[in-house]
Amino acid sequence: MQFVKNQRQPTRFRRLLGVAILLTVLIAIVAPSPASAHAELRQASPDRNEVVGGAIHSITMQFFDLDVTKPQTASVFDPAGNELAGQVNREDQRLVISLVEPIMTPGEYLVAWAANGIDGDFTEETFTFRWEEGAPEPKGLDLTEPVGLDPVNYVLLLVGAALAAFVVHRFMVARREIRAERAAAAAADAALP
Ligand SMILES: [Cu+2]
Repeated sequence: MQFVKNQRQPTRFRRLLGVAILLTVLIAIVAPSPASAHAELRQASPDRNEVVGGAIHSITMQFFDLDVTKPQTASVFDPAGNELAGQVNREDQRLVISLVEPIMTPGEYLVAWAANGIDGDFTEETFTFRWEEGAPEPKGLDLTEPVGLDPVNYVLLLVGAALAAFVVHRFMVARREIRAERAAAAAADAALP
């Protein structure tokens, strides 16, 4: 009796502790983080590191969490580092640089953008793409509007919720077992002469 008690009690406690830690971590993962609302470039055409060909007349950037009431800027530089003449147009969460002359010179192009996010943060970033003769045309944007819960996030959320439910269940079971054991131990002690 004494052996069983000493052997099982710490194991149960450790399991309970482990479950509590796991639950805390899960909540931290599943809970939305409010700090992630600065302007974020989600997709561009030509996209980051994309190798493109054909006549490129514009560069389109799709953002999340852009503050549309504030100014945003974007510019593109040719392989020699000269800014290309163009005009930046805004369409809700998009910035479009319309070029006066289409891109026709091989090499690396740098796109620089600066945007105000809905959380008040100002973000400045750059990315590059390459233009090569005979390379395919830009893939274009397949992401058209800000989606808070895309299918992947939705599945992750469901899995997280199921795990959390399981963990809560384990937590309750473990707690009940510890209580039962303590009660049994107390009863056993009381029964001793
Ligand atoms: Cu921010």
